[in-house]
Amino acid sequence: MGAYLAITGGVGGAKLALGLAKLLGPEEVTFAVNTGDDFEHLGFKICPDMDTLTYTLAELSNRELGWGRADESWSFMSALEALGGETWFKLGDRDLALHTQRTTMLNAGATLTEVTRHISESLGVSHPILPMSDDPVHTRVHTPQGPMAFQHYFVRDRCRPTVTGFEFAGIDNATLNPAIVETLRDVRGIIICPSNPYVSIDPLLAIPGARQLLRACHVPIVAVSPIIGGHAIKGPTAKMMQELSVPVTAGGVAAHYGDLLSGFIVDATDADLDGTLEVPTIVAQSVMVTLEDRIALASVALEFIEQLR
Ligand code: FO1
Repeated sequence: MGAYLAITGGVGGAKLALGLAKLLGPEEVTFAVNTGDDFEHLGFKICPDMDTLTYTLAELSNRELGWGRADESWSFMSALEALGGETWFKLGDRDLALHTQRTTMLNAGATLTEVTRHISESLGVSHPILPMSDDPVHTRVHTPQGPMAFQHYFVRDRCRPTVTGFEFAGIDNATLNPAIVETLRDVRGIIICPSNPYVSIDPLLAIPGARQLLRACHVPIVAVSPIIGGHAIKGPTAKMMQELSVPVTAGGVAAHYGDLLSGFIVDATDADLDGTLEVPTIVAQSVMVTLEDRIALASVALEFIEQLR
């Protein structure tokens, strides 16, 4: 029996990923992660979405912040501030160790996939975490003031600029991670986690040939809506949809993924959408507060895939 592939980005995606990892063994689910948010900062290579997933699966994530590592201290940041350094992007002392190790290994010639495996295994994570590509891809957010690097938009400017579109610089020369291609050879089903469709999931789908390859697997592709009752639990998804003049509804998300989907999961709040969308839809409790919520939603997604097979 093949493994499931879960495509994920930031915090919302990682919550469902943890539920999946609790239900399935390392040979039964593989995580394909957005790297469009990655950037070089203070000489370090930072991979926020992979870090969020790694810390989440290692049960080391910082619950208060929603990013970074638990039990964090900030001596480096304070010392940097005193020296007049750039402090808009916060790197905790423990987190810094991860970025240092990743950057050192990359500079020594390792691929991002190899580095990620080393880091995740060192932190006790046995499920495969795969960057969507080993090639650099940089998400840029288009605004009326011009294109912005993703982390400038997201963290420095707190998603305030109006979004007019997106660009994934480097995508034309990027190839889908060969380890993801290998997983797809014998995949049982594909789960699109409730991450931001535009900036967390689209970068992977935009890799040349990726969307076609997913469809060519002829297995169910099920997405969980990150929009619940017209709002995103966290992050700028709803604001982006509004600025792009897309209906801020779960239906707007389903329409965005279009014919890629075989199934769609909406929250109980959006139960009225059931039967109104072109794609087979089921209703579930998709607000994930507790670990039990994460496991329950993961279980619903897996059962839905089995039904659709
Ligand atoms: N997000 C913030 O809102 N502020 C930060 O200072 C910040 C630092 C940071 C450091 C390492 C890391 O792996 C992630 C970090 N994030 C921070 C989160 C991250 O930039 C975003 O949540 C994602 O890019 C969106 O998925």
